[in-house]
Amino acid sequence: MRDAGEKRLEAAKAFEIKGQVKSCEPYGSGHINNTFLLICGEGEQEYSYILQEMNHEVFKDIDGLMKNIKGVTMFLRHQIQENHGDPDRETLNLIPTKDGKVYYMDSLGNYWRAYLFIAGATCYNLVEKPEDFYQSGKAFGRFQCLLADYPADELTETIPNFHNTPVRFEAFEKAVEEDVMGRAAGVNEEIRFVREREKEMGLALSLQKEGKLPLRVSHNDTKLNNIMIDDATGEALCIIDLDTIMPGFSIFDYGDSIRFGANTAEEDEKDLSKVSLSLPLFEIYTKGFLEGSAGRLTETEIEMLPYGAKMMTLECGMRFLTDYLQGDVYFHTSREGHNLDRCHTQFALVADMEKKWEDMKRIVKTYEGAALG
Ligand code: ADP
Ligand code: GN1
Ligand code: MG
Repeated sequence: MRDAGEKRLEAAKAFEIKGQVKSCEPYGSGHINNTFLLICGEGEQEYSYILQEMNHEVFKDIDGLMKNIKGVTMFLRHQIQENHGDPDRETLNLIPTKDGKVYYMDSLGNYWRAYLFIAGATCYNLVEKPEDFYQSGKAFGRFQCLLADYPADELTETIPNFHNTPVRFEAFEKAVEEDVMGRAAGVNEEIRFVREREKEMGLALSLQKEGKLPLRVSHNDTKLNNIMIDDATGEALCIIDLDTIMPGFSIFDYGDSIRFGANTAEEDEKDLSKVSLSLPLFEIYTKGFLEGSAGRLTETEIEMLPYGAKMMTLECGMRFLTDYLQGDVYFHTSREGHNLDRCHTQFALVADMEKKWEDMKRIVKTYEGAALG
């Protein structure tokens, strides 16, 4: 058996890296892929890359996924160049393999990719400065505009029904029924919390069927630690984690950012008294997102933003609970009950949003005028 280090080394050497591998260590706090900071070089000269072992249990069609990422990053690169930006820092840049491919399959059948490492920028798990959150709202709003002209029919749906909340609910009910770990009896209250809100879950899809909510090319995983903030300028620099780019709803891109970034606690906080929806953060992100989307959103989309926030939080909590019931097979966990702790923060946040619902609607209304131009 080879150890993990040797496996990484084999993968690193498959890419067009400069010089010799100096180190390759786990990096970041993503829940899905295995990410490593790869440092290479010759003598004093060093070059840094991100090396990722993709999660092919989660992403079944790696070929389609990598075609999406290549297409989208080339498209963004072109736009950044036209705007005289820095294409090596403002979008992800794939490093090809030595035989010119966009990913590498190792001798054990694992899939790898490499990116230029973006230095001098940070991904945050908690908002430290409200300005960062405003910047990230603007960037995710603008991201949808930039991709508005991207040929959506060329995109592979990397995870079918990714934000189809009713389908997620069915999966949750199946997990409760099968109860493979014998954990359901211990989470009766959490199960009830989900079931009480079932009726609300289909609203976005109904609006879409009625032609009121458009499908857009969206990111679908817009949490704060999927955006890099420039350490020097404080501006949002680069949107990362492009695995789930596919047609989706703008309200869910907005909502997932609120779920993660407007929470006063981290996603896996054990002390639930720390969890709440910060209305000032909600407001500042809303302002940024609506400014960034530059008049592209329809009235219904804007009106539905609070719903997007609530639904992404409920859906995410339900997904953590499902994974807990299934034995923690999807999200990376690093302690006993980790998924259940995450579920608790999400449900506490949903409950707090319900209390602050009228305020959320009022705040969105305040910025509606500016957004519609
Ligand atoms: P996951 O899907 O597991 O969340 P991500 O693609 O988000 O994986 O990467 C995990 C972490 O690695 C990010 O949160 C970020 O800290 C870091 N990261 C990813 N790509 C880069 C990059 N090109 N430059 C610098 N850091 C990166
Ligand atoms: C996962 O990959 P990462 O860590 O950015 C998940 C999201 C969840 C998020 C919860 C492909 O995001 O959908 O909202 O965890 N990504 C996938 O933190 O399932
Ligand atoms: Mg990520």
